[in-house]
Amino acid sequence: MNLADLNKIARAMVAPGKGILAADESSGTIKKRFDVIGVESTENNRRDYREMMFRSQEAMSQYISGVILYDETIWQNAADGTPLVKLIEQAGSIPGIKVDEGTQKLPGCPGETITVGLDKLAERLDKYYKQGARFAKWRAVIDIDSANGVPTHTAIMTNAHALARYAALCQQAQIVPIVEPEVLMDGSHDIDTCYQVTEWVLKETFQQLYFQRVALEGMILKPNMAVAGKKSAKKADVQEVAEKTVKLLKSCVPSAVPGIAFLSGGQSDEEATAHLDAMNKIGGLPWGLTFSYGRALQAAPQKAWSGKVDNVAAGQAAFTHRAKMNSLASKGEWSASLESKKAA
Ligand code: 5MM
Repeated sequence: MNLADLNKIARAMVAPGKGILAADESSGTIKKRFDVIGVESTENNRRDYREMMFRSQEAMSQYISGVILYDETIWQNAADGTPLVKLIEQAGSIPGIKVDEGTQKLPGCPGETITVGLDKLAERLDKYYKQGARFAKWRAVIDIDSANGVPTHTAIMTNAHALARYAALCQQAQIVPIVEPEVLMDGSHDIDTCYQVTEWVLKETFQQLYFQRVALEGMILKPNMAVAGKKSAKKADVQEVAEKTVKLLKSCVPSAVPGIAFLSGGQSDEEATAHLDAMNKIGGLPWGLTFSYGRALQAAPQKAWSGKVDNVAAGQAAFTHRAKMNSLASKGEWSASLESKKAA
């Protein structure tokens, strides 16, 4: 492992004003997204959609440091035969790859899951590296259902263990691991419950990363923010989310970690941007704090594109606008008034 090179990539992933595009929807997830816009989820449509984003020159060269790809995408060529990985590289962005293989039921823990994909991961990482991937992602999913004793320590501990195993294998393959322990915002819990569960998850994750000898300088953390559940009667405002999330991360994430890139988790586009901006306005943070959004970057371009060739320019404008708003938020320079000034 060359830690200096891993650290260089990790820092580039959270370079000032830049963040990550999570375009690693598995086949099932992208089908759900395409269903919303009435587009059939064929291999060519998935390629055309992603090619549209990767050819958004302003967004990819100025605001998007890296793209998380799904296995199908990393091997695909654009319509003109150029490998999609090359399009990303030509724009000055870094290709990455989702390497987890989804979740399975966790035995003995009703309603909870364990993320799988460690078997043969070392071999897969070597192939992805040769194909151009310089970072990877693994997502653990932790639900909150306090009435039913969820999450359990079993789910948190086994998922943290798997995250650390994955991260160690990535570093051995000279690939920067994005460590993503996602505490879902699906429940009716309040922000303080989310805070406590996320704190538990992060403490356990960093303990496992230490036990498994992962070099913190060569990784990126992709956490959820501290937010109230979607069904909570008690919403938290932007400032409360920002202050509690910053406090939470400062107490759990060592300063050796180069950067933290949030998932959006079902927040609206503008909420995800406003929260990131408010945190960066607080300032004085020991790590880069940016975005690694899936839905909050792609909902608008998906709608604008809607599977039509004639809409490619509109889709790219919508993608560029969201990428720019989040770029500004990653520097604490966003304001709601900028939302109306759409990219040309
Ligand atoms: C883009 O979606 C990613 C893949 O999800 P599936 O494996 O379920 O298809 C997902 O891991 C994503 O990278 C993160 O959840 C962040 O995306 P959001 O939409 O939460 O910002």
